Amino acid sequence: MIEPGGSRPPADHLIMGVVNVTPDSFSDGGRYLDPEAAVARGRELAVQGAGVLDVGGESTRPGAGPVSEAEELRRVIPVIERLAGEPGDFDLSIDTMKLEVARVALDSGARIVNDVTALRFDPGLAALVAERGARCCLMHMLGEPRTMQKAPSYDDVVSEVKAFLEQRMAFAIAEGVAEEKLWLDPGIGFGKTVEHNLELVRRLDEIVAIGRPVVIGTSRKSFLGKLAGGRGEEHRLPGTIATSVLALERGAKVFRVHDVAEVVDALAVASATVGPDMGAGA
Ligand code: HH2
Repeated sequence: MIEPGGSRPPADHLIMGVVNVTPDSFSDGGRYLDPEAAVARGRELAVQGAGVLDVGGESTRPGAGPVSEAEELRRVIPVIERLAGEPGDFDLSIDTMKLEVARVALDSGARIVNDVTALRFDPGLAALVAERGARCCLMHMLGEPRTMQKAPSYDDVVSEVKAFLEQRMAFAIAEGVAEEKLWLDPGIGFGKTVEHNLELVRRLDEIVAIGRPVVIGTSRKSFLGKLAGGRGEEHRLPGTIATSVLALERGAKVFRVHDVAEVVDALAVASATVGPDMGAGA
């Protein structure tokens, strides 16, 4: 890992550092299951430039089974409570699809709900987000984690993802969520082939055109391994950087990554090269 502090994220862009408090996440499962280790990891990512720490207690990797509400609460809440008391310029995000987990996380200091089901798993979550004035990330997923990688198929992946996000955005707004609180995410790797993922990054400007900040999460995902001769999770940083830079150029505002220091440097250089006129802020 490179030393932190070399650069800061480009203005109006945010790095969302991943803090997985799980035994089975695809790239870092088991490493931060101990709350002490998870808090230390969060602190480290904040120092490296993460403006959001995304705390999750349920893996959504392909094939993952569900985790009980009690277990998810037991994993994430102590970590959120501790990180909420830390100094630093970051917000906490809870990566969950469960209403009760989101509620306790918001009570404990989280400000953002990151729901990979875009408020479909528990539609009541929308009212909670509205009532608390929280930010909410709506992500596209085809099917569910257990089965999503079994021959996913689209006529036109980008227009279908775009229509889905517009529809979920309309649902959230109808439930009282302020439009300016919404972030949109095409859900890289969630019910998508390698070619679907590439097309979503290539044509990300079409998702950006919806008009809300776009979150992109390519970090260490399997399509990067497949494109780089079968590299394992720990060796996919070059692919993470390549896709993040391309997404930046196409207008993404929030980058959900495991390797914060390296991606911050890459985006700082890329944004300086592209120039200051990269659209509205996150
Ligand atoms: N990807 C993962 C989890 N949550 N949330 C958003 N908004 N966008 C993403 O692309 C996204 C996400 C999967 O990555 P990770 O958390 O590292 O793995 P796991 O689900 O196995 O814990």
